[in-house]
Amino acid sequence: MAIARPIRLLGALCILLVIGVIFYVSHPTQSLISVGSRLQDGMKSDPLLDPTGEPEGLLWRAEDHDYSPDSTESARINATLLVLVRNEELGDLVKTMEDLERTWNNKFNYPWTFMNDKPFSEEFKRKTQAVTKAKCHYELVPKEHWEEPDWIDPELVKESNKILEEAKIQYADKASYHRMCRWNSGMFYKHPALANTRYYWRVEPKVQFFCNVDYDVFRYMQDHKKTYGFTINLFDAPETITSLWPETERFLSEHPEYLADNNMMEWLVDDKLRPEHNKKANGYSTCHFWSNFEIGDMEFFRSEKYEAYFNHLDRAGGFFYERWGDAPVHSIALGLFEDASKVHWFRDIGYRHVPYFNCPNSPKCSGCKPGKFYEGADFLAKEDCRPNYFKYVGTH
Ligand SMILES: Nc1nc2c(ncn2[C@@H]2O[C@H](COP(=O)(O)OP(=O)(O)OP(=O)(O)O)[C@@H](O)[C@H]2O)c(=O)[nH]1
Ligand SMILES: [Mg+2]
Repeated sequence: MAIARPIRLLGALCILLVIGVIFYVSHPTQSLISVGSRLQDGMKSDPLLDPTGEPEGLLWRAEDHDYSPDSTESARINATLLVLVRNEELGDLVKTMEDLERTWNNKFNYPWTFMNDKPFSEEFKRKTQAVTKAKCHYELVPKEHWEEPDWIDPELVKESNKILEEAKIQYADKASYHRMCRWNSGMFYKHPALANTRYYWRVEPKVQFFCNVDYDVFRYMQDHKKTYGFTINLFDAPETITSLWPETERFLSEHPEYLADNNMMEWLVDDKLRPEHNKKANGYSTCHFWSNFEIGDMEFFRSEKYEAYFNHLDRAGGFFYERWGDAPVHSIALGLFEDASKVHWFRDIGYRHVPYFNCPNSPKCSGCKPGKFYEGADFLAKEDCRPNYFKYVGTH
């Protein structure tokens, strides 16, 4: 029996619709692309879309303990909010401080420490102190921590930076950017003003905080034996770090004893999610903790193994001849030398550094969209390295 043409067309349409629905249901991650992140392998759905609460375990709260700003018996531990910043960034910094004070520090009153390679202006001191009840410290970075070490060849820096510039590497020609990256890699924790401080929370001007955090995060780090906390996990531009992994391998072959048993090597060397990145970075996935946010234990950075690693890298010169960032350097060191259980994803801290977010689904948050990972051009979705991190390390 012949079936009329319109009926045949309708039938075909129905079949297509059913296939579409089956595909959608069996590929839930695809639907998340519109939210902003590219999830696969290790992630069936973005954990930030699940209701997000506080971390498990004992948490210290301002209602239960003395966190008043001037108390000599305070429950605060040995920690500071740490900001490397220029006088010119005062306006942006004040907004960021207001965010963090509103969401967290007005309850706990941890001191702020500001660092600068130039002296802070009186206006800077006055306007930052006005944002917080906590103590503020203003410190000058010593020249010998900031400037190029004497084994760096200025001519070679000029030549190699020219090549990076031609490859359109952002900030390649800015000496201050290279210095800042080296300082954050291997110098900040050596500042004499931090000699008696153990934990730091790194803050930058222009970043935003969206969620109320009602426990002492430093105490959390200490009580739960965490070394390092992050919010955002990204791929890096491989052109900026072509010899970082080969130098790291050289270092490891000299010091195999530094490799932690429960390390994060697979996350560091993955070549499946972005094979080209791994190839250009000579064996490194380029995945890293985005270090404009970090909550860390400086004992890790002050350890013999980190110091030896930093000195090896510093001698190799890549902070100046290439554009090694402190983010891949910290991340590789943590991934190799630290037990994976000591790194913590602060999924509950809503955070933004343009163009990326960490935005959890929680009634404690406002001003960001849960699960939104980036803002801007769609190619940014590819920069999300959380699928690898969750696959190889976990979601803790
Ligand atoms: N005192 C001082 N601070 C600096 C200097 N360069 C950078 N910083 C600070 O170091 C931090 C990182 O610098 P950014 O310029 O934000 O680097 P970035 O985050 O890689 O770049 P953006 O994506 O443009 O934000 C910020 O807190 C800056 O204020 C410098 O030459 N002197
Ligand atoms: Mg920045």
